[in-house]
Amino acid sequence: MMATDAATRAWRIADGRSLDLGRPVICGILNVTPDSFSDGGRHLGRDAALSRAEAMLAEGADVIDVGGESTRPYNDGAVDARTERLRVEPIIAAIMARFPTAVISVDTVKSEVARAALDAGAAIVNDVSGLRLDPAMPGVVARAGAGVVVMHSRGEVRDMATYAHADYPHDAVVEAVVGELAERATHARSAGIVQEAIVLDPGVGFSKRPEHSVAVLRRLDEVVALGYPVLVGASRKRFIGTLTGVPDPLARVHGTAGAHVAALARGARLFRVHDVMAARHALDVAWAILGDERAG
Ligand code: HH2
Repeated sequence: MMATDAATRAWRIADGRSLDLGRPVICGILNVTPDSFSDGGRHLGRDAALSRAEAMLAEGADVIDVGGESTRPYNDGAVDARTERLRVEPIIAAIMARFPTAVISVDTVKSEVARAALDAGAAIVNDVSGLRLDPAMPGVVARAGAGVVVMHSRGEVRDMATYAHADYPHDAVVEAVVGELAERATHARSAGIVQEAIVLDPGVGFSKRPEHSVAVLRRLDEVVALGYPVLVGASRKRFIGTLTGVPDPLARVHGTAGAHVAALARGARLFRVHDVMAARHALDVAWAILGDERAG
């Protein structure tokens, strides 16, 4: 079942660049929301965002993932496109001015925000709706030649990180996630996004109870078998709190490292993380031992 497609060896992103997937790729999270549950808005503001980006690059981040809208459950701070754009655009422009070779992704479900971010220098669109919520999004990605993360979720932004849509008949969560991701990938390609630009993400914690998140990570090879590189966003998430008994997201760094290494062994090649150095060290050591089984 292991995919050996050449398309999973590199990720095509905007401006004719590509990211080598011959080693674990780390996407450091830079939230520029005033309401992020995980950083309490501490990185709001241009200077703070720049120093956070600089620190993450120094710690070994390959990509900086800039987000201006929180997916926190039933978040009252849901933002319109203009507000979100005004949050992310100047930060992306500032990072590109200071670190011209940086690779930036924009975490948004809105095509207007994605377009502005790509114009400001972002090379990747990270859409947690899997291109479901804004019909103009695939066209924006295709025209820019950008990379795209197609993540599995259900529902709207306000409830996609809840259990409102976590119904999986006969507990067939893996079958559902694989089927729905395959459908989203087909949709992306029919809109003109090339295969080499697409990365799939099972959406840990999105419309999934902790046991669902564990199940999709355990059988992640079935997502990998769809033939696209796979990104996992397990960092500090609730299922890690459930497994470790650690209620404080900031204290879940060790549990997160366990999730990263397990996901790597099951075929994940990209990791969206808060604690870049911990992830870099854990994944580099695990990679030296596990190697790339798919390379044969
Ligand atoms: N998780 C969150 C946000 N964006 N993108 C991808 N591709 N995969 C994920 O798993 C994912 C994501 C939510 O995590 P967090 O950053 O901790 O929360 P917030 O962005 O709401 O602050």
